[in-house]
Amino acid sequence: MSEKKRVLSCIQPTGDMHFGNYFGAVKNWVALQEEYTCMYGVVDYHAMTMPYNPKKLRENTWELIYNLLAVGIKPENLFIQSLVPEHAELGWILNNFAAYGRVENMTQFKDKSQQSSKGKEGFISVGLFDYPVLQAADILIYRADYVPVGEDQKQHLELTKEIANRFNNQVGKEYFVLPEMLRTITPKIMSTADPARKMSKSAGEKHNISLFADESRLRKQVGSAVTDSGDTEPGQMSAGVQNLFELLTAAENSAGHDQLMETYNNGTLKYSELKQVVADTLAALNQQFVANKKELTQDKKAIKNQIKQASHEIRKRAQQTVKEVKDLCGLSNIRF
Ligand code: AQP
Repeated sequence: MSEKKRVLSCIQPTGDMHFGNYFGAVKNWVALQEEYTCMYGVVDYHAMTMPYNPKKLRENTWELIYNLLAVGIKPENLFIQSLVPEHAELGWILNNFAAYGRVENMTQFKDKSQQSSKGKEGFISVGLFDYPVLQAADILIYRADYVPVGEDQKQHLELTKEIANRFNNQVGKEYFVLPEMLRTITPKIMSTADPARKMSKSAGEKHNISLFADESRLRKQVGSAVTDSGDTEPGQMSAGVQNLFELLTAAENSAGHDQLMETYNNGTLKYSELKQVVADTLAALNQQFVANKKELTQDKKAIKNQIKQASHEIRKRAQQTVKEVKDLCGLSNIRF
């Protein structure tokens, strides 16, 4: 019997998981578990690349684990990145196969370094710059065939392939698998407060709608979604309205979507009605996830043990890769 293909994807514990994370990536993660060997990482090393609070980081890590379990990720597929320190070791090795000019041009680095430089200390870390190389290590360490991520990660995945290629060429062997991106039907969800920027955990509360938010807050956020930013050509749908329709498609409310689109096309759409349907649709998901989370977090100790065990099992694959990589690239191969 042929081995199942491997899927790897990760999420940062930088705040509340939002509908952008869910529709852009995590919803797909749940579905892929049936067909593939899946490994999903809560990447706490990555969460250190922007200014952060150590106590909050650990809290966020576990909160994100509970959230992922509540939406349907199986505990045996979930690991915490810092429990698999080989990610950092491979990241260092791969730094030597990553072209400086390419890393420097990553859009996410440009966006986040701007965000960081506006902070209290105006501090931009080398970790933030090097983030995409660590991400390449996250993927390559498991020899992943597929990486289900949102559109915002496309550039990083291309860099991962370049790094893998350069490594393979240098060691004279097709060692690393070149991973393929798996897109969802929802490439990018935008902030409802500012439809020109993507919904994001770290951009501030108003720029993300948490999957586990208090329902009244969720309804308030959808109710105040920007629908007309004033820069739309006559007859063209504004980015804010497009985003609200996108949310309906992502949530598979095609009946609601089609009916409202018809009224949009004949010029009778009331934005308040569109917002009401979007709020009801998201609230239905929110209620279900909140209830799941409430039930499963009755026994947090059991969850911690499951994740510890899963991280330990997943680490064995990472250790094997790092051992082989060290052999291939001429590092000391003495075994203690
Ligand atoms: N707005 C989005 N639309 C679609 N997909 C999205 N993703 C994130 N935002 C959107 C996808 O979610 C997965 C996990 O993302 P991440 O936590 O690793 O980092 P990110 O892409 O930087 O997400 P955030 O929420 O914006 O976090 P912060 O603010 O901390 O940077 C990825 O697959 C991503 O594509």
